[in-house]
Amino acid sequence: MSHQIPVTHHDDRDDLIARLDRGEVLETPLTQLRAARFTPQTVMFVRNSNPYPPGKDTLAPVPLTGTLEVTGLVRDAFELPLEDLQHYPYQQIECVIQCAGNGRAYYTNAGDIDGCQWEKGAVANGLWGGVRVQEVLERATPMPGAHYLTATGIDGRAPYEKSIPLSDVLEHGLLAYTLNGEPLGGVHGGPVRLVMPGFFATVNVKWLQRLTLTAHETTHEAQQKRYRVPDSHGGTRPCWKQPVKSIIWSPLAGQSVHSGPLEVAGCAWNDGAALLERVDVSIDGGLTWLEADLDQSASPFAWRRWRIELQLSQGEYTILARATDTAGRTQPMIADVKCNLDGYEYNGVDQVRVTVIDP
Ligand SMILES: Nc1nc2c(c(=O)[nH]1)N[C@H]1C(S)=C(S)[C@@H](COP(=O)(O)O)O[C@H]1N2
Ligand SMILES: [Mo]
Repeated sequence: MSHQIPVTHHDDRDDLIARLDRGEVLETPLTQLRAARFTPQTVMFVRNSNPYPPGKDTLAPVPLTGTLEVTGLVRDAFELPLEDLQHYPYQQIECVIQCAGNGRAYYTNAGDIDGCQWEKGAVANGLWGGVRVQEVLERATPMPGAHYLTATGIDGRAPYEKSIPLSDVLEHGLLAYTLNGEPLGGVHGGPVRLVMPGFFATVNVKWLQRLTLTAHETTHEAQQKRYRVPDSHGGTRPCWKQPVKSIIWSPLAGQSVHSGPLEVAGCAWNDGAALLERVDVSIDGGLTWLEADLDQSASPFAWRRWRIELQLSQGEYTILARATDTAGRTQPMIADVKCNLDGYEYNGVDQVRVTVIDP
């Protein structure tokens, strides 16, 4: 069993579903996920490994005070006063943020996994604003041996640290201090958090204090012991880029609906490295598929909404949804999902059972 830390009840978060784990873990209901293009901070899922840093357990904006240390394999290490971030160019990027454990409850070995039983709602689509990491690293002048950026956040009881390939950070990494055009609240990592579009949220280090350029990944347990899945050489690899995934957010599981036209809808995303090509829906266990209408999106890292109208007569149905991208990557059928010991990176074809009744 996980070591339990008492949950802080902050603000008015009654809408969220509390899940048991060692830190605060709150899941967003699908009715909230589907309600807005940008998931509001008030209903965005929360996931902490440790207690909150003092005073950061609310959604109140955190002023840009304190410093960010830039160090390691750089020619010119320096400390950046956070208020100086406002002198750098401000950039916004729309992207999905998803816990690597999202969907863990759907693994067939879920009951044996020590980790919170997330269903579909450990994910959000946000408009993050701040300064590109590259702008700040340029000033430090990285040295040739630097292959990773190691980001350190200071939580209430311990540091939290993650390493990311430096080339990815230079391309898309953001030092975010706004979310959806508002100052970033303490709960979601304010004053400043790292945001890596396309990557799992585990690398989006909150309460950021230090950026270290390193030759190797950090030895911190959040890098070496957790957030890893088996690789193809008998070892493990970090949960970095998100595999293609779709979820059905309407109808809801177990819902009863009237016969006739039924709108099935949801969203889909991937790591942003290729465009999403299609989302297909099946009501015959995957024998035949119908292509849903897929919205455009402003950013390759955002989720895209999709919908399709089905004509259903009375009966019980299992609706399946499967996304595919232009790189040919798709979601495995549930029977083909490979389990992993810690239940990370679930991306099985989503399924929702509904009962159709005559009015
Ligand atoms: N400092 C710090 N950053 C962190 C974590 C943490 O425990 N401490 N958890 C990570 C994980 S596993 C997830 S899923 C996201 C959750 O971000 P949120 O609480 O803003 O939704 O933060 C990531 N960044
Ligand atoms: Mo996570």
